[in-house]
Amino acid sequence: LFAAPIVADDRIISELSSPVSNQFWWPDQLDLSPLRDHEMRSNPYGDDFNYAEEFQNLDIEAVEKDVNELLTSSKDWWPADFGNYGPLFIRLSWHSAGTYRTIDGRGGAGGGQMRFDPLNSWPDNGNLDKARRLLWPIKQKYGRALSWSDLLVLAGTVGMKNMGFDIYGFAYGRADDWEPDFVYWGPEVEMMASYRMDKDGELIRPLGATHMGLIYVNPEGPMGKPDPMGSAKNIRTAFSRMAMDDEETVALIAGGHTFGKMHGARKPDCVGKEPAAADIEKQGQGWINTCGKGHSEDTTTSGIEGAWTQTPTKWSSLYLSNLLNLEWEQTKSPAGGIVWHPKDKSMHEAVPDAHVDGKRNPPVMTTADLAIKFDPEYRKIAERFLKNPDEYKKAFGKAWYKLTHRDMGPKARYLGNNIPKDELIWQDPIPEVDYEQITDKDIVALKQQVLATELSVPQLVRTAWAAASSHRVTDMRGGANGGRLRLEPQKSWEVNNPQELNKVLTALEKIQSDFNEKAGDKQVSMSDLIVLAGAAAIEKAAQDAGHPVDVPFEAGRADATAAQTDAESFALLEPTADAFRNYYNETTSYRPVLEMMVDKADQLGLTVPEMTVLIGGMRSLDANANGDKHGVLTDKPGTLSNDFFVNLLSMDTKWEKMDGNEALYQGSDRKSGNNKWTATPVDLIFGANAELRAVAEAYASSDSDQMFVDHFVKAWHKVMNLDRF
Ligand code: HEB
Repeated sequence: LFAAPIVADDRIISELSSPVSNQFWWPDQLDLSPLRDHEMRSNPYGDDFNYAEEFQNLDIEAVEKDVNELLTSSKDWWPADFGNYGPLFIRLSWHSAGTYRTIDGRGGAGGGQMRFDPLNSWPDNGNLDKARRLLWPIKQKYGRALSWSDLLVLAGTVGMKNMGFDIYGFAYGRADDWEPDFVYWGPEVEMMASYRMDKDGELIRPLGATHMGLIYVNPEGPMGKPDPMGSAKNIRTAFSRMAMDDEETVALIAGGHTFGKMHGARKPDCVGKEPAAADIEKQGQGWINTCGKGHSEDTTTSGIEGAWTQTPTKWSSLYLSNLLNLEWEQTKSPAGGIVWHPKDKSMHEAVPDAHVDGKRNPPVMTTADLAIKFDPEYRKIAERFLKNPDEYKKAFGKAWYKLTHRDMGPKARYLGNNIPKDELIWQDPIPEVDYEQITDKDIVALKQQVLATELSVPQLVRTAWAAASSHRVTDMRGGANGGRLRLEPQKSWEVNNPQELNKVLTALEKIQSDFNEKAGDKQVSMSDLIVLAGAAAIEKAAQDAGHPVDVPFEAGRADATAAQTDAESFALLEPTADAFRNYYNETTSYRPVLEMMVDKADQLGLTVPEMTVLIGGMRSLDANANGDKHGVLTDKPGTLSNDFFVNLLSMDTKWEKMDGNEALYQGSDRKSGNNKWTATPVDLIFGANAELRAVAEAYASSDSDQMFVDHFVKAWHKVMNLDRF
């Protein structure tokens, strides 16, 4: 009956000597762990820790003075190149922000994720552990009033100032995480080597980096091949997935490599294991170098050696003039990395050594740097920047600001004393509310007017959900606030059923204009009215099911204009799957349908019970995207009941794959054989997956009617308010 014991290999033995996840045994089982990370219990400061409040106690000037002093206080255990840690810290800030990717909003500087593996140990982050240890005394001094994530970005920015660059601005406000984010960083088979292109040769979505373990691209060229044009292609893909256009890309690479140097003085086998694999007595330090001094002129990080400019600790246009005006030939660093030196031998003593007095070196370029020279579009921009130093400076300053603030969401979340007044389109600006808010009495009256229209409960629920659920907590973009559901591209998204949406919005606009005409200084915004209409519909649906409930509502949202909306960048928020509305586009989704369900719930910051109760409730509310009936397991569609769970878990129904459509299921009465329901995988998983079934059972139990309604309303309210900061 049972298989004979087999000799397990070492991996199996070591895996089995500690608890393993169910995915170890059943790799295809749905993994719910993304909905359980960032548990408050991991945070030593506790449940009610509020970074924005603690930050009010921070002496900003003192912090920035301390960082500035640290830059030129070289420490013997890791001496500063050229006597200034500025360049190292710029690389630290860039790598901490540069994981940001637009497709799912994950990565970025927020959370201080670089403190945790895998990022902590990625090859590309080599020796940045030293940079963080240099900053530790400052973090320690200011404690909870200064987050690591703010400090990691601040360090490079102060570094630039110190080296003569006028920064564009800086905002604090990134709260720390206490555990690694659950992020799909790519097919993690082997660092730097796993292939990650789709069948058309494009980087698979939603990834941002062309190589595992790298922030962006391989400096030596695609898969290590010294091919500048191939590198340009990778750079364009990777940087556009970071929300950067060609001009911003050139500004960032050129501006960044104006500072500092690369490290490849010794052979790679001098370098020890990355932090996650290092011995305990190394105390979290990785890449310990056992050759020569192990630091300074013996440092090996990327394995490429040399500085790009003659003045690596001073802002200048020398990167551009070197790149464009010199001819470059391929050679190898002492570590064996591919690097390019000027053909002109007279340049070979142009750069001072970072540590050895009197020693001179050639300036260098990587294959990725040469991409800027050989790609015609990049080159045009580089030439313009070289001619116009002020334009170059402005472009770099603004691109750096965007890079380091891109994942913070709207300006309302920024803290500090150096926040530029300008409204930048990538901040998805929302106008300030300069009118009087509606009162409780108005709310009651408006709800009545909404319910008096011919709009149905499902239509109102879908519309409010469409507005609010566009938010993603990964980069704080989207949401009901701003009323962008009225605007392109959102109003035309397939999942939003544009024709129906238009009808709903037209009816709500009529209510809005009638109200605003009569109300004098008082006004209701469309974004508020959309959410309020959803609340009215849910109250009616709960009442109709015999469980009256109040859906809380807070006014104060404002409506943005089309001019304040970057349509192209908003297009990235389009859901290719929304399990809550039972919607899945197989062609555009980047993961299978059930993983997309967990992904969406994670982007809405939901727990497993919240996801479950919302999906069950939205089915009974009949709120599927295109109005189809899959998963609407109730004979009273449009009311708020736990029927979805009761009927799903009942043994009276037999489920089978639908004839002719493998993606759907048919449920029939076990006795009569009559067809009763249809469903998608997203519906059936709540009966099939043991953990989800356990939660579904709680909501299906006879003592849970009221709990179901209360939990649904609470989770609904949470989603409606995700973007209220
Ligand atoms: Fe970089 C450094 C690559 C972009 C900034 N860079 C570096 C290096 C390399 C690279 C390899 C060396 C490292 C060592 O240490 O060894 N990058 C790269 C690439 C890219 C980049 C590939 C894409 C294309 N960067 C960048 C950016 C920035 C930067 C964007 C900013 C903005 N870097 C930098 C700096 C440095 C570097 C600052 C120096 C550091 C030191 O000095 O330490």
